[in-house]
Amino acid sequence: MADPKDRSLYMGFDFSTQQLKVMAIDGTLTVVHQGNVQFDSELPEFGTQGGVHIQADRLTVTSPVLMWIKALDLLLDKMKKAGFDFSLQHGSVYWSTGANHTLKHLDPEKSLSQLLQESFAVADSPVWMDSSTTLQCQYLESTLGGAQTLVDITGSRAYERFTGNQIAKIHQTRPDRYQNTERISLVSSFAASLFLGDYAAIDYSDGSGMNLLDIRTRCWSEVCLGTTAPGLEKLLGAPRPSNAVLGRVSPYFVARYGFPEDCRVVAFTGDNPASFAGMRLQEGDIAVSLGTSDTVFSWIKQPRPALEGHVFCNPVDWQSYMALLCFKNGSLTRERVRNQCAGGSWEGFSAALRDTPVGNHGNIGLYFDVMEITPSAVGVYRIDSHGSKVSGFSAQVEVKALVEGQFLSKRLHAERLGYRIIPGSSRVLATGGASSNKDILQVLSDVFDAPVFTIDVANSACLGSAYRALHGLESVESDVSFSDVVKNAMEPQLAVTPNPRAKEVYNQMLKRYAELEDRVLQEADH
Ligand code: ADP
Ligand code: XUL
Repeated sequence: MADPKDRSLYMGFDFSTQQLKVMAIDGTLTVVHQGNVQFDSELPEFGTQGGVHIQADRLTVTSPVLMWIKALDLLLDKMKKAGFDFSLQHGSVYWSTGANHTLKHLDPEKSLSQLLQESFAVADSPVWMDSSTTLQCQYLESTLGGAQTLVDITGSRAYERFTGNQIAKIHQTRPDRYQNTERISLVSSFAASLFLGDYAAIDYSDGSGMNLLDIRTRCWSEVCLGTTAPGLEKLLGAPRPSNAVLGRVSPYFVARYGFPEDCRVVAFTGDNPASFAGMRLQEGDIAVSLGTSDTVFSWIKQPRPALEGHVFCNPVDWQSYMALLCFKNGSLTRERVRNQCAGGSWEGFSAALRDTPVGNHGNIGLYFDVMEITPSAVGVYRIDSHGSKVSGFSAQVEVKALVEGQFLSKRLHAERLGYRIIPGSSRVLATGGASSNKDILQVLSDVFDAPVFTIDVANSACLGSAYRALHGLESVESDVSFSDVVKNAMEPQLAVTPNPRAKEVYNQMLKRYAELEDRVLQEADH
């Protein structure tokens, strides 16, 4: 552990879609500094809305790379202090020929945005909101012999926002720019490069969001690279572990901002891996965010990548993995059912959950008001205890069927990716608006047969990056685990514990839920 008297600071930078944030902690994990720059309001000259430019086709979504650099200039000017790490997954930056020479010789009298004006072959970087690469996705999956082959290698099927498909599009539509590219970074490794004064490696965890990395060997997949664009291996550089110390900070930051000369840069990563670190997940844990849409993160040991969801290399333990699942029908569907079945009151909704038994008398429902991501289906489906389709439930049963169905689906899909409940040790960490509702959390706890804790995730990506910086530096000297390094951080709050009778009921119900989901998907195919 860090000596608490040690004056070192560990900084996390969060390059999110709309703003750049920074957070610094000391060796005792206390937050000592926070700051931010809003892109739209503080850098109006770039004309972004919500940090991005949406092109006329409504599919292409980019952000000006110089805006990110100017934001960093501003943020550092604002604080003039020490230390680090970054985020926003899938975005790509195209450094032009000669840019590394520029990076290595930065004049501390000038701002980064002045110095790096000519350093990018593509001025507008594609970001995660871009969905214009459907053709490239189809080509990648079909060339590899199907989506499952790509899943087995990279942990995800082809997604429009994933960087490999973005690179393929740049290569096809702007060949001259691609030709003039000396290096391709993710937003994370781009930010690390600025601090390092040299091209920084892509880390395994953010690298998993590209449809290019073999998540088991942690090397670029030759077949994926070859299918995406020529010469990619050299353009990407070798990937490194997420806790790798990449080197000392560039002399530019020492001269201009007074960073200590021995300040080191730990690999940067994406926002989801950084949040995973910030929430301090451990093996067997699952984090469930109950917001507008629902998101599930879990720690997995033996990955089984599937057509739904993503498996990434784990950002805090290189021998493990993290799974990410997104569900579109979250709070808005709960609100719709609340309005129809509980007179618009959460209290009424909660009462229905309390007044119906675990297992809801064998009634099960799937509620996809809008096209769901996990699984890809739309519509509302209900079966009763005999497995017969029914067109409606009583109001109370409907509420319970919705919440049970939502959590059974989360457990089913997490387990399909390799998640395992560890009896007596697994925890569920709940966040988001609906995590304030204890009756909803009780169903969550019962379905996962694990205690539910609530956590404050405001700034979890930023905080996670600062934790990772500390862990990266400590692991140079010893093989210390991430959880050991952060063990003294604030503990999550215990909210509810599982009802011992629930386990058996939900183990059975999970099988019936899976059958119903298969049936719905088959019917949709015909
Ligand atoms: P976002 O994902 O947009 O950040 P939040 O995490 O803030 O959203 O969650 C907002 C949602 O929380 C609202 O849409 C609302 O449905 C839900 N919510 C708020 N209070 C409760 C409650 N007591 N019970 C259930 N859901 C709630
Ligand atoms: C994850 C994803 C988003 C972005 C947001 O796959 O695309 O969560 O990382 O920054």
